[in-house]
Amino acid sequence: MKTAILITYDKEDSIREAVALCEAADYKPVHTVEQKYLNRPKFGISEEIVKRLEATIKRLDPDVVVYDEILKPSQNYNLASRLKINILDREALILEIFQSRAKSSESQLQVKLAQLRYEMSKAKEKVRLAKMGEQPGFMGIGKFEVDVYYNDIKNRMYTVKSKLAKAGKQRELHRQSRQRLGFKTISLAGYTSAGKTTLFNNLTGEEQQEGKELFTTLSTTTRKIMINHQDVLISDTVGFISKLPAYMIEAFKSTLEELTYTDVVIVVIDASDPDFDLKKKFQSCISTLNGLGVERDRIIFALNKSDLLTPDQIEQKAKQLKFEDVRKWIPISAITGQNIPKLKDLIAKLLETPKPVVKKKPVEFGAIYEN
Ligand SMILES: Nc1nc2c(ncn2[C@@H]2O[C@H](COP(=O)(O)OP(=O)(O)OP(=O)(O)O)[C@@H](O)[C@H]2O)c(=O)[nH]1
Ligand SMILES: [Mg+2]
Repeated sequence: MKTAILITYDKEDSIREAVALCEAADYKPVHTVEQKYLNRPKFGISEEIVKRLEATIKRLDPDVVVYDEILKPSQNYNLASRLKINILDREALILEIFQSRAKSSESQLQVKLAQLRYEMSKAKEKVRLAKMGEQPGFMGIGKFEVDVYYNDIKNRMYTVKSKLAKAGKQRELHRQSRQRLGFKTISLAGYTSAGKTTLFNNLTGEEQQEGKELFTTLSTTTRKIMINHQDVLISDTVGFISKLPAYMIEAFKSTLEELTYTDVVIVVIDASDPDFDLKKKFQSCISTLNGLGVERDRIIFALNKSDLLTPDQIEQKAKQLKFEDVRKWIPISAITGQNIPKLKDLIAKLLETPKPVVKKKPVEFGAIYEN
């Protein structure tokens, strides 16, 4: 495993998630710097912390510095040239994880597109800085080469996008034929590591890969199951995370769009999370689903991992999320199978209620993950 110095916020939930992200990208944090603010203009952090980091880096000799916020290219440049080490900001880190996990050809294309968008945004900023004379040259090359580089990214993006569009059309055709055949559909959604795949495996008898690490699942798997003597299609999906870069969501749009068209969405929630994380992740899920135009009455909330809680604790979690009687929710355990038959009953009931004909069009992404 490679080593990293981690710079993150001074809140427990942020630290936990940042460490999990590092581990998912195969970096072991050997030192953590906790800060209240990570958005100072020059380095993101203060001059003083940078000075201290210089010494720590000399002592620990890590492979990278992970910066758990989105850095402007100028900040990244300042920090990297001062500390003489590669800086991975939150965006770059998530990109690395996605890149190492993408297996299906569509998810590989999606990651490719996200990478090109990342490069493009950095290139734009670098060109702007070079023009203002803040940074000498652009990667040591002149204006003509910048244009060539720029156009090259654009062209590659165009190719990837048209391949993805083809995959999207294929998806649309599949969707239509499923509809013609009268299949109803269920999708599993939720924050990364909530237990979607474990529940999927429990319901389908499959053995898709589950994992402690974040973002185990990147591509959608669909299987047929029996609900109330009826064949229904169920899909596992990519997990959500807060502060996911906009272009990443854009790249995964076609996969997430499945949620817009599905009959029932089961939102899987890790009920064993501490209250603060629970609420934050829940909020992140809700805003994502709202952005995708998923109507509330098509959602079932599954409080998963309830094997780790007492009934009182479960009640308390449900209260925290203001479930009470307004929302369809059920405590389950994807591992022990607790309440799975009841979950199926809930699904069956929801499938019987007719779906509204008019669908909201998904709103522009990018705005969705702002939290
Ligand atoms: N105790 C307990 N652990 C669970 C339960 N369901 C899932 N887990 C564990 O939670 C971890 C994450 O499970 P996954 O099913 O991979 O989660 P996911 O939502 O598919 O995650 P991503 O694919 O990364 O978005 C694994 O270590 C599972 O063993 C449960 O009901 N109880
Ligand atoms: Mg999964």
